Amino acid sequence: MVKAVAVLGGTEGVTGTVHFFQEGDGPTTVTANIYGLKPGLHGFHVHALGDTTNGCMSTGPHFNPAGKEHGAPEDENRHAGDLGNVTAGEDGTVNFSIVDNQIPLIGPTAIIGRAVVVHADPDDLGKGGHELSKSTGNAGARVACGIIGLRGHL
Ligand SMILES: [Cu+2]
Ligand SMILES: [Zn+2]
Repeated sequence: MVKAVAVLGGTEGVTGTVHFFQEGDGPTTVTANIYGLKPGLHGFHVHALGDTTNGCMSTGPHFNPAGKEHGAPEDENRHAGDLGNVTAGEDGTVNFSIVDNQIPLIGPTAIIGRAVVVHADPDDLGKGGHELSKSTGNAGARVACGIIGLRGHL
């Protein structure tokens, strides 16, 4: 079992923790607890770079090792980093989980050292007809992010 974690932060008061688990060559389970969001849908992605020297802006585009278009997690044509949306309740908290095959924790397309980003707006999953739909899902500002690092066996 390989485990990883990202601690979310940013300039908007949004905090949280994202955990990743992978058993062998199997899919990766992602669980997220996020606080301080506006109620509703928020785009949630793995971005290519684990660089926060300029805050969440320097984490690069969506992680896309296969050179595809932006989409939904269940789409064939999607960025590996496309994890869809998280839903914040009326109190601004998120309890989210997803099991995904395109974000391994080991191997050449591993996401360790990259970043998780939470956005201000809903991800339209590539279907919004906006000029940004096929690249970012038009999900708006990056309100929180965290670098994905290996986690120990405690
Ligand atoms: Cu994003
Ligand atoms: Zn994408």
